[in-house]
Amino acid sequence: MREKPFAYSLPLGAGKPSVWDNHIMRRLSSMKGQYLDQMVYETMLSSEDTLLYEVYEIKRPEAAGELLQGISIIHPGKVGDEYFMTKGHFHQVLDTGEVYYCLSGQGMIVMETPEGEAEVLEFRPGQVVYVLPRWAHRTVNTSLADDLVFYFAYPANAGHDYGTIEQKGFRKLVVERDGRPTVIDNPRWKQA
Ligand code: PAN
Ligand code: ZN
Repeated sequence: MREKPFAYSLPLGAGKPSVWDNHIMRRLSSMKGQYLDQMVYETMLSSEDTLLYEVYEIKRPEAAGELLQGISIIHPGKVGDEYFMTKGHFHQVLDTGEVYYCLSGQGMIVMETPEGEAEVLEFRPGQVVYVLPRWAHRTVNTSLADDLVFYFAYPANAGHDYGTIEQKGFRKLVVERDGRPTVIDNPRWKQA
């Protein structure tokens, strides 16, 4: 791990950072139960375990005060009417926020609190979204042609709680309606 201040570059546009330590690849099989149209999901999965998104992480010690950074690349596509998206999570240390900066593509960030507030913000190149502490977050690629590429930075001790979203889903979904990304209430959202 780097022990002196360091610099690196993020291409403005699609591409990887100039340095990274971890390359995470998430495929369709890791999204079980997350897409509304489960029949389409199963049919797609039986023919190919498609790569949905990739994360390039720059490792830091999981200590308070450290910031974990990297970029995520969500590829274009849909499962039924829903766009390719990240799993989404709460931070395990709930009181930790996150900065997202869009480098390329177009998308939306779906967020909610444990108390039930929900917010969906558009995400375009050059825009920053600040995810407040306590807010779960998922990123959706609303283009069917291009990758959505964004930079993130968050406290390295935050950890990830994926289980809550895996069980309940998000309250809001982004689906294609009349060729446009549209936010709807999740009909399968479950009360704890
Ligand atoms: C991001 C996400 C990344 C992938 O770095 O981890 O975009 O999304 P999932 O972790 O939901 O699969 C972040 O929010 N980190 O905390
Ligand atoms: Zn996060």
